Amino acid sequence: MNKYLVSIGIKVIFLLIISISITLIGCERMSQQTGVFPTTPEKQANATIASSNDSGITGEAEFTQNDDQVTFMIEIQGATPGLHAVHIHEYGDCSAPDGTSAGGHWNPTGVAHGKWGEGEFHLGDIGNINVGEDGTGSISLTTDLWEIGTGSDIDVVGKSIIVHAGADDFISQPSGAAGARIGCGVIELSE
Ligand SMILES: [Cu+2]
Ligand SMILES: [Zn+2]
Repeated sequence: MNKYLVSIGIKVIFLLIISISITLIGCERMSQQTGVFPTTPEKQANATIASSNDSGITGEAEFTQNDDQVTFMIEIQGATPGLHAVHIHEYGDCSAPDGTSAGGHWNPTGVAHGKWGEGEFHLGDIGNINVGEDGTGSISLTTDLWEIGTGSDIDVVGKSIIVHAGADDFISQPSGAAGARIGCGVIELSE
């Protein structure tokens, strides 16, 4: 065989090996990327907020868990403009017209009331909803400090969401001096 043809042949084989390698590395990258998405279905819980103390407010709250991160969102309607505290309270019971059946702040870690993410705070200390002139407002939060439907101490299911007439000052004990309860909803596992 001609030396020139042999040399061309070697070059072609070499190029083929290179291009197959690149393709294989590309596929490996793609399969690693698809591995980023959770393999188990996400868990959800929700609470329908109904009026307490005849405030007339309504709302919806939702918890969604992806891996160890739980994202919370609440939207309320029919509230007075300004800041309204929202907390998770310890009992999933909204039967009392003034919302007191929901008990105190959910506090499974046994610490002081405070501002979320700063020093000590109850696991129920979500914060304040800023309600606009149209009477609607929302707040969201993502955390790895809660779980959904595990039955553990940090499981939000079976607790309640309480919306207050006033703002949480993040200082006053045991509940931030947020005033009367104007909305309540039991947190239930979504089907
Ligand atoms: Cu509260
Ligand atoms: Zn608190």
